[in-house]
Amino acid sequence: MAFELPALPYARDALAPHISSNTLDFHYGKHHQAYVTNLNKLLDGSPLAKKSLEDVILESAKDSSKAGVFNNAAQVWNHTFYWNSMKPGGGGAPKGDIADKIKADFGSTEKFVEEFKNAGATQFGSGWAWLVLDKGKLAVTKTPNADLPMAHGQTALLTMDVWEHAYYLDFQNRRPDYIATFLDKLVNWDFASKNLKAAH
Ligand code: MN3
Repeated sequence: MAFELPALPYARDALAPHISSNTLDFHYGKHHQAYVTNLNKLLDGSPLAKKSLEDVILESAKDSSKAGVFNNAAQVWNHTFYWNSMKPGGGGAPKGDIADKIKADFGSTEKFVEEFKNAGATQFGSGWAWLVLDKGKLAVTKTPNADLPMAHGQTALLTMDVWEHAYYLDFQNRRPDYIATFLDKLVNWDFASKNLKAAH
């Protein structure tokens, strides 16, 4: 069975005015869809086509002749994870178990915010900033292009897309403003908490 574009967890205009429906029309409707379409074309007739998306990612990550499969499969996964890392009315301070763990592992929420902003701002070119669980401890990481935590034995809790297509229509070249808006207005701490619980 072919891979399919998962439904967005909210309407295309639900993140406005921070991220516009115009951005989601392109980013979800065109870019994310294109990764799904390309992946299905690349896997046509391959035994990998019958595996889960996660297995396709992990198997192609180990084989440099499958870079095209890895890039498209990982981008399908990354974007689905990114849509869920945001919600209308999100943003602000973390709550509950994840808030306690952030304080324990980073020292303070402010320190986490500083590290996450720095990861997003300093990812040269295209890539992703992440909150991950790495050997039981929270960490902020960044990955280039389609690369993702599961290829490094880490569990993703949250992600922010810093490819230009994620913010250029709304913020032009102001990546730091997009990052600040992601944290202040959009980040979905319930999703991060759910991922932390599932990892324990
Ligand atoms: Mn993207």
